[in-house]
Amino acid sequence: GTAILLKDYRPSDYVIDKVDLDFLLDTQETVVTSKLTIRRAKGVATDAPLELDGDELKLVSIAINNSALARDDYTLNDDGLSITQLPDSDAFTLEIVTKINPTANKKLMGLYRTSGNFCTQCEAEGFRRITYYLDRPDILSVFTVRIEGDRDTVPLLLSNGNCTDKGELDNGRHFAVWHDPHPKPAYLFALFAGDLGVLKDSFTTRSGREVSLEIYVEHGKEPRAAYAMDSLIRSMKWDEEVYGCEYDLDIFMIVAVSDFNMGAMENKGLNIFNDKYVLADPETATDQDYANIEAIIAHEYFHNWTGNRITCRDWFQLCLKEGLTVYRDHSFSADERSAPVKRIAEVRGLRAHQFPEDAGPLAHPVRPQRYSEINNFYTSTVYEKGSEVVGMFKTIVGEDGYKRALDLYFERHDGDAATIEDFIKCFEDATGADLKQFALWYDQAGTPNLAIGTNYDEANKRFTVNITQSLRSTVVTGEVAPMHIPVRFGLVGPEGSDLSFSGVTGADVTGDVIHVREPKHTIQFEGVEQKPVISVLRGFSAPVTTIPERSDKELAFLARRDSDAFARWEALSSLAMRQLRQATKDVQQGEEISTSPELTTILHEILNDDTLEPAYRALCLNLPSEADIAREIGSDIDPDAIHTARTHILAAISQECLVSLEATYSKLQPAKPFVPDASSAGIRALRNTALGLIVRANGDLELVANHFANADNMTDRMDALSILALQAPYAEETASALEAFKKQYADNAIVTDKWFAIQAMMPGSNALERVEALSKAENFSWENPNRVRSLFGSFAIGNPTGFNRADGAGYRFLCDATGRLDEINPQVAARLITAMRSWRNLEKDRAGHAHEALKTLAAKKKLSRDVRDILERTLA
Ligand code: B3K
Ligand code: ZN
Repeated sequence: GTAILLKDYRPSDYVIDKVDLDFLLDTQETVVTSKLTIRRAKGVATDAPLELDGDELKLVSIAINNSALARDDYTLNDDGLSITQLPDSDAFTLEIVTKINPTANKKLMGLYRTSGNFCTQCEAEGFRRITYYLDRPDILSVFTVRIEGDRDTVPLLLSNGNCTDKGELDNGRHFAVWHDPHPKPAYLFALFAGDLGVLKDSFTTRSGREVSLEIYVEHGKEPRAAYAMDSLIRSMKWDEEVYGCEYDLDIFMIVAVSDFNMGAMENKGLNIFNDKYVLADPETATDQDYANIEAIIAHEYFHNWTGNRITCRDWFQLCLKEGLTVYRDHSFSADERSAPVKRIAEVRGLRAHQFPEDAGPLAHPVRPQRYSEINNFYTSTVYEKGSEVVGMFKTIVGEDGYKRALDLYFERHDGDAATIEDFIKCFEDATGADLKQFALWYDQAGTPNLAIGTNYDEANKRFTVNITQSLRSTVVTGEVAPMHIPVRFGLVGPEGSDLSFSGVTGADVTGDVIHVREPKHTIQFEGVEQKPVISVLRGFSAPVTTIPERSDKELAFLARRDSDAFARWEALSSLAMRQLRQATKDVQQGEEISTSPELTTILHEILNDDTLEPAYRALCLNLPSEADIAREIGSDIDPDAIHTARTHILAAISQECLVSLEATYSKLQPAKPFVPDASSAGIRALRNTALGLIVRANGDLELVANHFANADNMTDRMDALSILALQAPYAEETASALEAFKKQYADNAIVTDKWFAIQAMMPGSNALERVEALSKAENFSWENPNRVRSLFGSFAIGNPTGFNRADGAGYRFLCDATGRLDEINPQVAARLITAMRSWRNLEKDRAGHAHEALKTLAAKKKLSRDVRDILERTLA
C-alpha cells in the first residue's frame, strides 16, 4: 500500500475556523449539512486546491459563499473531494450536503447504529465518513451542531459542549443544538441520538464551576453505572490535585453502547464507551472488570487535557496523548489501589503484549515514522511503551522536575496541536536536563537488552558492575544508537537492607538510578563493606530485558529479601521461569521433569506470610503463563510441551503446599456484603488462586463446583468456572457449570461474552471444534466486536495448545474468520490477525502451517487496507 511518512508532514493550506453541522437523522438516509468557515493560510496561492477527505459519502450539493458549484468546479474520487474553483478572497464559506446510511455502517466508524440508537466514532479518520472535511488533527475548529430526529425513537439528542437550544417540531420530530466553545479537531466530534436512561451526579471544580455529570445506559441499568460515576468523580478530583487540571465545560457526559470497536473514546464533553467498561454490579462484574472501569473512565477523562486541550499535530504523534494519558491513568490506579501490585500487573501486561510486538514483524517505534493505516497503530507500543517512556522522564528529572515540566507543557501548549519535540522541550526547559539521547526512545523500535555482570573485590571493598546494552530490532535498518536507560538499583546486603557506598565511577549515578548511556559501562562502587547482590530495574524503571548473571541462590535471596516489592516479585518469577524452561526441555527430551525444592519453599512462605498483601501473594502464586514461557523460550516453540511442563510443575508445587492452600482457602474471607475495593479484591484473588492450586493437587472438582454454586459475586463464580474449564475441560462438573452459567445470564451480553471467552480458552484436542461450533451458535454475532473478540480473540491469544494445534487447523480457522470479518469490520479483523504476528517463533511444522494460512488469506482479492497492512508486515 501507499505509506504516509512523518517527514512529509506539512501544514494545511486551508484552515477551518467554524463548523456548523446539521443532522436530519434517518436510519437509512441521514442528511448532513456542513457549513464551514474557511480561511486560506498565509502565503498560500489562490489556485491551491482545497482537498477534503471523504469516505462512503453520497454528495448532494456544494456551495461556496452561498452559490452552488458547477460539476466541473470540483473532482470527486474514492477518498475525497478536490475543489479547484475557489474565491480569491482569503476567507469564504463552504456548504456541503451529504447523505449517509447509518444502518449499513458495520465498520462502526463514522455515524452508525447500535441497539437501534445512533452513535459516532471518529478517531482516527471517521469524521470523513460523515461529511467532507479536512480530517486531520491539526485542524481545530469551533463546532455548533444541530440534530433533528423522531421524538419517540430518539428522545435523546447529544453532542459535544453545552446544549444551547432545543424544541419540538412538526411530524413528531424534535431538535437540539449543541455548541462547543473549545476549538477541536474533527476526531473529537461526537453525536449520540437514541433512547437511554441516565444516572446523574455533579462535581464542583476547585475554582467553583458546577459540572453536571451524566452517564447514559440502557433503561433499567442505571444503578449499574454507579461505580463508573464514582470513578469519574475520583478522577476529576485526582486530576485537579495531582496535575492541576480542571474540567472546562458545564456538563460531562458518558454514553455506554454495546457495539464499539475499542474500549472508549474521549470526545470532548461526550465520551462514548463500550458498555463493558461502564456497567458493573457484584452479580455481573469481576474485580478485574471494576479495575478496568476505574482505569478507563479515568483514562478518557484525563484526555480532556492530555489529548483534547492539547492535541496531536498529526497521527505520528499519537503517543503524545496516549502514552501520557496511560501514564496518568496508571498513576491514578496506583494511588487508588496498591502501587506495587498495580506495577506488577502493568509489567506483566507489557511483557505479554508489547514485548512480543516489539520483537516481531509488527514492531514500530513509539512514534512511528510511517503508516499505511493509522488504525493499526493504536498499539501497545504506542500506549504502554509510550507510558513507560513518560515514566522514565520522571525517573530522570525527578518528581519535582516532572511536575514543573508538565505545568509548563499545559501552560505553553494549551490549545495547540503539538508534537513529541514540544513535549521533550518542556522537560528540557523546565529542568535543564539534556534529553537528546533519551529522545531515541521515541524513534528506535525494539526492546533493548541489558547484560549485567558483577564482581566483589573483598580486599578493596569494591563492587564492580558491568552493564552492556544492545538492541536487536526487526525493523530498524542501519546503525542502532545506544539509548539512555535509567536503571533503578540497590546493592542488597546479606541482611536484606541496601548497602551504602562511598563513591562511584564509570557511570552517572544519581540517588538510586544508574544512567546507562554507553554501549558498555564498567561501574565501580567503592566502600561497599559486604558482598552485595545487585537488585536492578527496581520498579521496572525501563522497558528492557535483562540477562542478570545470577545464581538460583541469589534469585531466591532477592525473592525473599529485596526491599523493592517489584524486584522481589521479579526475582521469584525469574526463578520460576528457569524451572519452567528446564521442565519444558525435559518434556521435549522425554526425560523425567525435574523440580527444585527452593522455588516451592519460597512460594510456600509467601502463601503463609500474612504480612504481605493478599493481592501480592496471589500474583506470586500465579506462575508465569504458558504464553510467558513461550515468549521467554523465543524460538522453536512447542506449546504442547510447555503446557505439559507447566501443568506438572504446578501440580508438584501444589501437592507440597496442599495443607497451607486448604488453610488459606478456608480461613480467608472477604468482607460481606461485597465491596469492589482493592483489598477485598486481593483477598478474593488469593483465595481463588489457592482454590485453583488445590484442584491441581488433588483434583477435588466438587470443591470448585460448590464454590461456583455458592458464589455471591461474579469474581468467585468466574474464577471457579475458569478452574473447571481450564483444568478439567472434559469433566461433567464443567459441562453443567457452563450450562447453568449460560442459562442464568442469557440476557446479559457482557456476561455472555465471558461464557464465550472461557470456552474458547479450554484446552484439549477438540478445542477448535468447540470454537467452530460456538461461532455458529445462535447467540454468536459477527457484527458485535465484543462477541467476536470473546470468541476468536480468546481462542487465538488465550488457548496456546488449542489454537496452535499441530496440524495447523487453528491457523486456517483464524485466517478464515479474519477474511469473513474483514467484509464487515476491517478494524476489528486487522486487530484479530495480529495474534499470528509471532508465527516465525513456532517450531518449524507449525510455523509452516501458519505461514501457509497467512499467505492464503493474503491472496484473497478483496481485503481491507487494515488487514492488508497487517498481513504485508507479518509476512515481510
Ligand atoms: N483514543 C481512543 C482510541 C481510538 C482508536 C481508534 N482506532 C481511545 C483512547 O485511547 O482513549
Ligand atoms: Zn487514550
